[in-house]
Amino acid sequence: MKTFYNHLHARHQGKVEMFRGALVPCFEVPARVDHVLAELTHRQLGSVRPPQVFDDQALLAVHSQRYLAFLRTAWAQWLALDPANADRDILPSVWPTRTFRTDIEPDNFAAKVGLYSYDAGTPFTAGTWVAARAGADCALSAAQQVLAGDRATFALSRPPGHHAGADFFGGYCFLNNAALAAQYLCDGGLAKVAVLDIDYHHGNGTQAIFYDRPDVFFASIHGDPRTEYPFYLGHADETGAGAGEGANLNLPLPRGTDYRHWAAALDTALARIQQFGAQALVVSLGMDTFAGDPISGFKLQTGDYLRVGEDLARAQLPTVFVFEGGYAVAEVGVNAVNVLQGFWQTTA
Ligand code: OKP
Ligand code: ZN
Repeated sequence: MKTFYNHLHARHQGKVEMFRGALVPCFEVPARVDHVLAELTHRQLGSVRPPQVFDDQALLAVHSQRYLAFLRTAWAQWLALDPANADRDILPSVWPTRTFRTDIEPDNFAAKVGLYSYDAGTPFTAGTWVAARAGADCALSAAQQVLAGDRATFALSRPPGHHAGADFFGGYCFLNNAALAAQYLCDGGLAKVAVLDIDYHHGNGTQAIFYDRPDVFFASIHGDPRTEYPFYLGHADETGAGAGEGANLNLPLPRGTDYRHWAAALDTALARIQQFGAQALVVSLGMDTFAGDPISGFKLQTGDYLRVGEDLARAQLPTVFVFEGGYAVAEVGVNAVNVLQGFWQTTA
């Protein structure tokens, strides 16, 4: 299995995020991906390579022009405000909620940051654009290899992507890597593609990007948004809109859910993906369903992830794995590679 590794991931390194009125150290740290890479190398599960560099056209298939222009220039704008900002990350603090206009991009920088974001937990740093851009290349490269006939590929990158929408960042995410991979598969000629999001948190960005699309099925298994982040999307009654009606499936589960109950939801999701007639699968591979995750509430164990990989392989679809969350840093490598190994052993 080819792994496309984002060698620039550590250029994105947030200092703090807002939590209960205080700035606390970021959970989304470079060591997460280092551990996955080390475990992949240790188990010799395929080859690790840098991504091909894609041009911005591939990004514009998912993200808006003005959002990409903002991300590309945000750090320079931040420094122009005050050179001393070089030591501080950008954190949003004001947002256009209901009744406000979002069609006019304000000149004020803080107002721009708020226009293109939805939480105060997602610092934008000096290297965020470079890291996220290379991560998109990893996802696109992984999709390209699957189009070329690979059984499965892995995009190993951070920051994650599934909370990022067409024109907003949040939930530690800036560019939606899974959506970019799915769109690339569509543009490469596949009529029906599925995205299966197994991160603990609902993939609100991915859902929103494909919500009215009949050609991309989005399924997500996640903590119930009534109590879990991102709170305002991910309910079971969200089934798609317009031509995309029926092509969205949310399976929210309560805090405390263990593998047995989680796996039943996975069966449901995979059955619906088969029914839809997907020709390829993109897996948003979040490892924060782990019992030891510091910010999540499910109870999956390290050994369970081998079964998860086996279950995914039984769908018998060409599969692009895209790394998302997972904050139990010491265990995230073993857990993620267990999924890949379970998948690969079942395939072979
Ligand atoms: C990103 B991904 C923790 C607050 C949680 C946002 C969580 C984003 C998760 N103090 N803040 O889906 O793993
Ligand atoms: Zn998550």
